[in-house]
Amino acid sequence: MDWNGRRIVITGASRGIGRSLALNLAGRGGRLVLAARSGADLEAVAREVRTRGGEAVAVPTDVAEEGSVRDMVRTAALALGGIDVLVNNAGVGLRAGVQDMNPADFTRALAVNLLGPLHCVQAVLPYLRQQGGGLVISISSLAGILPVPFLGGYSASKHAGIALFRCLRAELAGRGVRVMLVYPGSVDTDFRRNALGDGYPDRARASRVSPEQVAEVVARAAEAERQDVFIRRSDRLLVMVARLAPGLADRVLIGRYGKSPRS
Ligand code: NJP
Repeated sequence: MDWNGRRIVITGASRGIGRSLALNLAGRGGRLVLAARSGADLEAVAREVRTRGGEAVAVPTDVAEEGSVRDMVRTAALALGGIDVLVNNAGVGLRAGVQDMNPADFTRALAVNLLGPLHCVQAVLPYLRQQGGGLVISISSLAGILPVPFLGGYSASKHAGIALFRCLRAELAGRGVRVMLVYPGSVDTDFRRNALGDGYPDRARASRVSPEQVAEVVARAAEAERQDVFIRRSDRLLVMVARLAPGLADRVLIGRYGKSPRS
């Protein structure tokens, strides 16, 4: 797939991975509509894209609200003259033990991480199908595949999203609309600071990948028409180990993340 001239909607584009995707895909000739709640931050990213010679329109949106998403998608289709690609990237973290998790936090994580992408894809699919094809990218998480201690609520929201988008991929097989799932590990963004629940410990950042790296891997993977995308080889390896020797992978994850946020 060639990005040049593609009409792209990116959610969660006001910072982090979404911002990096916006700059990367605009640099490849993509024409963008950017969505997130904070209008000023979103407009700043759109300006950055335009300053570099790209095209971007900011549309403040809460993906947890179906009406807000429908309005955004209608505006996007009008502004761009159609939609070719949806990047479901908006998301929120939740760090808490399953026993102590606040149900309201879990409800919010499900609203943003599971229902948000569903609202977006349901609103965008008619445009993709009408023109006979397109691409849906879902920025999921390694935590959607692996059991990471004290991320149960977040992990559940991402597990459910993976199930939803894999089923959608199967339903759309042979109809021209591709579904690509991306499974990042730790990325150096404000994600942890913005997370619901008990908060993340202040860890060294050395082992994290940058949002720019994630954007580059995603852009190239879409060009190569890949379906399931890991950012690092070690991420893919960990998932393989988890399938072949789940006990061993559990021990690695408990060793790395098993300390209670409340201890
Ligand atoms: O996070 P952050 P990332 N409606 O907090 C937006 C996944 N991931 O870039 O609404 C609309 O810097 C928010 O904008 P605003 C993660 O699950 C990450 O790292 O203005 N937009 C902002 O633009 C997520 O799916 C890591 O506050 C909403 C963006 O979402 C994706 O990567 C690891 C919204 C969040 O930016 C991007 O996360 C991993 C709403 N209701 C998966 N709520 C990681 N960073 O380590 C939030 O495995 N946003």
